[in-house]
Amino acid sequence: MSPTVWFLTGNAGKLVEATEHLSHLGYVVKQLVVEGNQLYEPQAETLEIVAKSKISQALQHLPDEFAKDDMILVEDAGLFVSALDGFPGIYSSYVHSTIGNLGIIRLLNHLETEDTVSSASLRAAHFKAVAAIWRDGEILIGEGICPGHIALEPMGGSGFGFDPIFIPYDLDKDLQPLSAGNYGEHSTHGKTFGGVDLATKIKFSHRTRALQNLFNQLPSA
Ligand code: ITT
Repeated sequence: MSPTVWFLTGNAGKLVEATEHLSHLGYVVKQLVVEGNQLYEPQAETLEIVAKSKISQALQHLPDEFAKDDMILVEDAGLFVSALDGFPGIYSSYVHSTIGNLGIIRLLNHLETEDTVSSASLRAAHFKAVAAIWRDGEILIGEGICPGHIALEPMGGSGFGFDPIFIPYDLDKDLQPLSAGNYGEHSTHGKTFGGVDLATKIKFSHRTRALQNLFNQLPSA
């Protein structure tokens, strides 16, 4: 029987995406719920530190059904806007729940009137995800990046978080991201992550890349 991957997350969107990806690799994914929602997310300098802190907390809240070969998965992600020196980055959760998608767009529109840089480079951004698994006392880390740019206005009602304002760059035939302005075999045709279906987002996403990077380090299930 395949080991269960217990994903410690309170974010339903992240759970759906990870489940979709890992079920194709033969894993069963279950949400690891911390009772009373007492999960503490440190305001650390890197996503790696946050991910490791989540693993230590998960170890204190293992469910009774946790079997010897099971794994704990945590993942921390953020949106990094180049013209804002990587903001909101590690503050993504807080920024999304305060100024939201429109706040990011307003910040960029404000810069645009003051700056001479072209609009396309001004709006460059990337998502980064760091995923970590704990298995039998060992921690492995995987990282994934999805480059793209911020839309002029929110578009599309799918996904979660910053999905409605993020347009990924096209991918080549090997699913590798191209740089700004290059057309590739895989494209959202200017649609944001909020305007495409789950299968399409997964093809481009930082989360998929982090999970691929991580699970490539393990023998297959
Ligand atoms: P956890 O319980 O797993 O910590 P979270 O919602 O706090 O879930 P993260 O810290 O990983 O998630 O991500 C911070 C924020 O970044 C998140 O709340 C979203 O607003 C945004 N975000 C992360 N991944 C995203 C994605 O794939 N698409 C859109 N927004 C994303």
